Amino acid sequence: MVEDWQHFLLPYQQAVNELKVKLRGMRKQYQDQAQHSPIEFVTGRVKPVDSIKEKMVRRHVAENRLEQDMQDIAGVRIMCQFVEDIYEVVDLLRERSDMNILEERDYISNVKPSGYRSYHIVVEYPVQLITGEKKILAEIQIRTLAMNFWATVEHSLNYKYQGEFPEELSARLQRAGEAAFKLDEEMSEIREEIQEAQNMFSYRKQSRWEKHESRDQENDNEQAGHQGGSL
Ligand code: 0O2
Ligand code: 0O2
Repeated sequence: MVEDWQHFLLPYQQAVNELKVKLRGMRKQYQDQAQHSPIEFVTGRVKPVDSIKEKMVRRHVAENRLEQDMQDIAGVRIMCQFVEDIYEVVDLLRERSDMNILEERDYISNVKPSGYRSYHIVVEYPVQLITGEKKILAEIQIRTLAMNFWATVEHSLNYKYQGEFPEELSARLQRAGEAAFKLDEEMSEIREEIQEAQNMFSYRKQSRWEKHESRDQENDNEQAGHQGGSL
């Protein structure tokens, strides 16, 4: 019996927080080098206790097997602009020494019957606790913005229909999934042009910021001069 859920979930919260910081840090590094970042944004959550309990029943997971058998108690999501970025992120994760990939599920090549697309990676991630190191399972979902839009909408409809979609709605969702993927494919076709425009934009933004900074610096110097003169 998990007596104290807050205590049980604490290392999972730590894993989610650390992973978010690290993955957001990767984006910062690309920006710092004025390069296109394959990571657009990162979110994460610890699965709510009610959802854990519901999934335990649905998947026949015993409480004493939770740590090994429920892979998404710690969940992190990486959103990308382009499908190509997803595979770049996967390569980056494979190279990391601070996590160990246990499983990969490619629901982009193998789209789910619902129309769901995403790349899932299950990692073993060590968190440092005051009692020592603990290895936590975490699920990293990597998807494009279009895939995320579809999954978010479908997920909320799932709440309403408890997975029992009317046939017509189910067919529409599948078509919408295909349309979202078509959008991804179209965007991939003009990826280089988009990235060039984004680099130009971030370069302009950067140089505007630098100009602003140097103007502020000049003003500061001037004011310091005035103050010095009036003393
Ligand atoms: P619901 O019911 O899903 O809407 P911060 O780090 O401060 O920027 P914070 O508050 O930690 O932000 O949240 P973050 O990182 O923006 O993400 C929280 C939301 O992302 C969750 O909403 C989930 O919807 C979603 N999410 C992120 N990663 C996962 C994942 O791996 N699996 C699932 N199922 N959802 C994910 P809530 O709050 O849980 O509510
Ligand atoms: P949440 O927190 O509500 O998102 P299982 O997790 O047992 O259902 P499996 O094979 O262990 O299945 O994992 P899988 O299918 O690789 O990943 C499950 C998670 O992927 C789900 O978490 C969803 O976040 C997402 N997902 C999978 N299929 C769909 C789908 O058809 N539509 C949407 N919107 N999301 C999907 P949970 O368990 O639903 O939890």
